[in-house]
Amino acid sequence: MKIFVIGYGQAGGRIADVFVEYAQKTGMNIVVRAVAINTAQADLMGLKNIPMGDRLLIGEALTKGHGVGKDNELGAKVATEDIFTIQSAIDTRWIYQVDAFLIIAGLGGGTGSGGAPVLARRLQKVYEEPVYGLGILPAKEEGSLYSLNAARSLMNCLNEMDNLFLFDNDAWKKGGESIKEAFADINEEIVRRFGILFGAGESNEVGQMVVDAAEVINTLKGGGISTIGYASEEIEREGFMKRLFGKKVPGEDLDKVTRITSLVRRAVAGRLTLPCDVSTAEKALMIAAGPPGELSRKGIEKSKVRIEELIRGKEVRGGDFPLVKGQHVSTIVLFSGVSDVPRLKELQKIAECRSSEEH
Ligand SMILES: Nc1nc2c(ncn2[C@@H]2O[C@H](COP(=O)(O)OP(=O)(O)OP(=O)(O)O)[C@@H](O)[C@H]2O)c(=O)[nH]1
Ligand SMILES: [Mg+2]
Repeated sequence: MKIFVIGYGQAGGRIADVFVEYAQKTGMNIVVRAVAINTAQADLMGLKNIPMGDRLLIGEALTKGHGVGKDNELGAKVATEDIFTIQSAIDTRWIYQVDAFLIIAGLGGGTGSGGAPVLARRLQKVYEEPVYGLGILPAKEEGSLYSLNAARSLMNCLNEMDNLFLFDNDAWKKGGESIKEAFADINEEIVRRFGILFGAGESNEVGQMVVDAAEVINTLKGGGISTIGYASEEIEREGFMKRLFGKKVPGEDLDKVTRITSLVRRAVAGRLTLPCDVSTAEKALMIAAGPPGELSRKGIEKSKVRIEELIRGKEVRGGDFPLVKGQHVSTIVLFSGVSDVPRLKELQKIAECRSSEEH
């Protein structure tokens, strides 16, 4: 699936930058275009992989290139005032292969948090392609202003976007580490998951039941909030040699089935991008990625049935993503339209308290 990535604000720009790096490193043709938008000149300069010409400074009249200082209403105002500049930057870079837009933003800040929904609304008016969001939720230690911004932005994003993926920084920072120190690792974790999700339809190799862009789009149709689980395992050297010399050992096929089913189980039960009760999901999509010989069809079918039993909705899709050179078998499970999310209730509460204090 070919994505037009828009990194909005500091978090958005950094994650978009890692996306571009990932696409270059893996040779996957998933990021057809990437732009970074910010009100802070210094943050734009700090990016490494998005070409200089694709970094757009907005709101200079209001912010003088210094950011909006976590004022998410000002972030929205800047976006509204400069919307034609932003739109034309996207128009001139648009190519017909694009399957969807992905707007990435830290919802706890100002520029991306306020601007992302404004941009989404505009893109929905101008383009036929779906507009997805990837929203980063703040860590608790960042304080109540961030929570308030996130709660506000979240409602607006849900109204304007075709689907909103969420990633919770709070669930992902490691003990003893400040959230800032954790960013580099966290951003890699994020992009790894989306690389499989969007990369699936772009493989040039033959698989048994390859997932294509339409399946991703259909899973996301209907909107709401999405979360992604992931698990990965290195293929044993020994097994690798056996495969190389084409020797078949008894029990090998069974092992491959079990590997897929247990990886999917781990992906579902492990840490999600947004921890929540996945049984509330409306739809799900599972993808197994790795060398074609390792992707057991039976394992995938079995896992699909298990997810069907698990979620409230009835639509479960699944398939493989053949990667000949891979040394790992990895699985992701996308849950779309989840509704029981403790973290969102918590953010809502903080936002309500704070706005009642203000009045
Ligand atoms: N995962 C992740 N989160 C980040 C990163 N950078 C910032 N954040 C989070 O994003 C939120 C702050 O949003 P920013 O993107 O810095 O804000 P901004 O859009 O640049 O807006 P202003 O700085 O207010 O103009 C905080 O909750 C941070 O924890 C990053 O590289 N990765
Ligand atoms: Mg900033």
